[in-house]
Amino acid sequence: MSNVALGNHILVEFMNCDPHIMNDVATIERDMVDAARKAGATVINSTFHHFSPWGVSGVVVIQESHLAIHTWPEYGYAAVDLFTCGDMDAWISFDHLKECFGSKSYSAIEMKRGSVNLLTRNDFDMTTMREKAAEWRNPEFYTRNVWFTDKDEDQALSLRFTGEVFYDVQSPFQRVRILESPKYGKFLTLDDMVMTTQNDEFHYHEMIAHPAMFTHGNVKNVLVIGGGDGGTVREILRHEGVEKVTMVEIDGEVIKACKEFLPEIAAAFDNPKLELLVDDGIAFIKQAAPKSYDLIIVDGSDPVGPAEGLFSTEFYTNCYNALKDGGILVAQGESPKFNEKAFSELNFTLQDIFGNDNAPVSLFFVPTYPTGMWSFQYGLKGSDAPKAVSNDTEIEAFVDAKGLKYYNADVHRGSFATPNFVKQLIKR
Ligand code: SPD
Repeated sequence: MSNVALGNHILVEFMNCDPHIMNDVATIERDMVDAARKAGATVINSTFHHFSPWGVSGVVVIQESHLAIHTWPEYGYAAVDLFTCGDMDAWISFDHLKECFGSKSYSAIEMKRGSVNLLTRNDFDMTTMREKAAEWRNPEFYTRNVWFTDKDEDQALSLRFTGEVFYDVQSPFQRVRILESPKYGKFLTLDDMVMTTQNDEFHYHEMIAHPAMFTHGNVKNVLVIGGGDGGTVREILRHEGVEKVTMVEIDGEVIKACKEFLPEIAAAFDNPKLELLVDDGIAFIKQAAPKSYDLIIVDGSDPVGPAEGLFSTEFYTNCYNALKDGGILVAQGESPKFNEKAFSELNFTLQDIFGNDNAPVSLFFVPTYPTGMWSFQYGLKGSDAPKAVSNDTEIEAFVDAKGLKYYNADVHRGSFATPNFVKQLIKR
């Protein structure tokens, strides 16, 4: 009896894998597609899904059949099926995935599928088959279901993304990616956090810049620490009275990625009033001349990785010293519903340095950050309270002239209103 079979099936257990990779839908999709190609397969399509909060499922359809996976990141485990027909050597795919997933123990069973001795061959009506296939190829049957998730252990914000990866570079500081969402357009992520998206960036960038600008009223010299996507300096430079902006961003990869793929955000990098330094903002502020800036903006990411030092007492004391009297500090202040601890601690630090009544919080809404509720936190070096702003006519003229989409005089005052639970978080 011959042992000829239609297919070859390798069922794989990858154990003790890197749990972060096991939860990274884009990396797994890339590795599975590469595994297929490396073994000589012709890739037809792939679809991958991230489950919230953990786990990835996906399949790579190849001319020679398919490669499928389901992962359990919490166990560092992946169940993988390599199903192939013809001469393809699926063990090459196995070796590739073992390396990519960092699997420290693994096992596999190889099975022949579809023994021809047990099957009877049919003859098809090819015309009917072709007509049916054309119906099924209708584009409305195809939807991608790949999700990018920004999360902690308890909460998450997921954006469906198209699967397009425009930029993916591991810099010395962080993983810098530009992905694409059907709803929010292209978006920048640092490590696994959403930083900014084409379609809602104006919420963040208008609110980091204009309340402070109109509260101060006469800003000439500005320092921006972080803000590598360029949105913050773009908004600051809308104010004609500004004479100089110094921006210090630690990661040149962020600037490069945004210049190429988010040019409407990175729109002001060529402005002659801007001095752009790719350098460490923490070291920069340490040696800054005392009383030199009207406004310092800290547009950092969350307090992990390179932004951790942007939440320290030493850093904000140096900012205080570098501000002129009457100057204002604005810092990315985290969320009072997502990073409560970082939110409170930052406010206490600012209260300690600037004074208890000189550390107000501005709340605003960002649909693509976890919980949607986000903050900027202020340090006022003798300046007026920002909620007391009364130059509405001037503000509204600016809003109209610049075509702003979020900020206006009412939003300005309203954003400094603190809900009671927020008052509690920052109460001494
Ligand atoms: N979790 C997101 C924190 C926001 C950090 N800054 C975003 C950069 C936009 N210029």
